[in-house]
Amino acid sequence: MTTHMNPDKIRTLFSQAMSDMYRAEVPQYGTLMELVRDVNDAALKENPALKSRLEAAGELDRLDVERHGAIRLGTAQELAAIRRMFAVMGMFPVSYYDLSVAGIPVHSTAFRPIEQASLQANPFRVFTSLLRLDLVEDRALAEKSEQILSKRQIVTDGAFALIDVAEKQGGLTEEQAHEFVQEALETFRWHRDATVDAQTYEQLVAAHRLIADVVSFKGPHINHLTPRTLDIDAVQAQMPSRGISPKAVIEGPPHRKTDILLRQTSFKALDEEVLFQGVAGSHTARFGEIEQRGVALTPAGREFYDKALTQTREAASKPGADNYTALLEAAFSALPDDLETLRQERLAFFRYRATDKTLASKATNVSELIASGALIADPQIYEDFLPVSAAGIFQSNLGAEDQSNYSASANQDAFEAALGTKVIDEMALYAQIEIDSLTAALAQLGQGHLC
Ligand code: OOG
Ligand code: NI
Repeated sequence: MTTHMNPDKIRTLFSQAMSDMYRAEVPQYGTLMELVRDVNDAALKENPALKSRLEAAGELDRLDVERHGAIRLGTAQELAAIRRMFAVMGMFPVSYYDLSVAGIPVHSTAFRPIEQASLQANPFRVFTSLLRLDLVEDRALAEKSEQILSKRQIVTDGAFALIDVAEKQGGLTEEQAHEFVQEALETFRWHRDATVDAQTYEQLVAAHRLIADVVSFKGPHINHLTPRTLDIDAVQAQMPSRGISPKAVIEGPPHRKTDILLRQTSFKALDEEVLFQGVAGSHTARFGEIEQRGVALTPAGREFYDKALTQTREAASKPGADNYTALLEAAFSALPDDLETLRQERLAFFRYRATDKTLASKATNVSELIASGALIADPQIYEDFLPVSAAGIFQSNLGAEDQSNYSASANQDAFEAALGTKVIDEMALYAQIEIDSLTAALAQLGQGHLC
């Protein structure tokens, strides 16, 4: 019998290889990693309670390896191939994101691990967008783009061969896994040689900078790799002192005592030298980003978030409006800012674990078990993305002049047809982890009847 390498391990090898490659390609990424490490060290030192909570919940180890990346694909065939590649590493498509509402001609999913143990081992995720040429008004240009894209192969023959092996055998041996990671890496490499001439590139840029980024190159270069910080406000404030200038506002929820969902900031894309059929030019594609992750919200909590964000954005767009941060904080002031209230009001998702059975004897419900110390509710970290934030990140790096208005809207069916499967519902994943952990913990405490 052959032993297969655990997909979690393959994902770790791959995310490490991607990080090394990106650091070599984009030196500012190394600087950012150092800054984030310094800020995280300081945050853990200043807040021992946070440190022990992360440690006890098994969250501390993943902090160092935690990152997400993003790619932009050109065709349905490419999306299907990438799905098969990520499956070998235990990453599956979760959620559908429609970016057309924000004037960006793509729709997206996030490939990520879905089981609790895999998330804890390494939560590496890739935000993956598919270009929507159906939204491009200039049909001749859309057809030309399609033709250019039809000529490229973004997954190497070697990677395809190993994907076939993994699908047939149900996994890869250690040797095959190492070879697979090297082959997979090729897909995400930066290529200085564009596949189009300078004139075609300019035409594509005129339609949308994003179209030029997808169509003009040999493959879907990784466009950022994002470390997770425990204090995004500190990273944002300290970036200029390390020679990095961040975008003006942090996307997502405001600064709070209890972190919810996802806060993100980024710095501008680099201007990189490109050869258009031998003619020197430049292109901006790759940028830096940092994220801070908090507790995942239930559908009720998420509804609060979406409304509060919409309210803030409307208020901020009025003439003479207050500053954005103040408006954001005001809009969120009604949301409870401690974990236990968020739990009791079913606004956030938790993961339960049992401690000492003898503490449980007098409790008659879950809240009392928690109060007694017999049961602990750890917040489930939000593992996904936020469409409005993603749009803000796209826009700040594509340049504000690229705000097109697309009349069409979401097309999840077309996306799933291209993907070759349905996307997984993120809420269902969090709910399952919650109920499974609660059932197991109550059984351990001999309180199964409370479930
Ligand atoms: C993806 C932008 C979205 C995020 O973290 O929300 C994103 C892209 O620019 O391709 O990375
Ligand atoms: Ni990102």
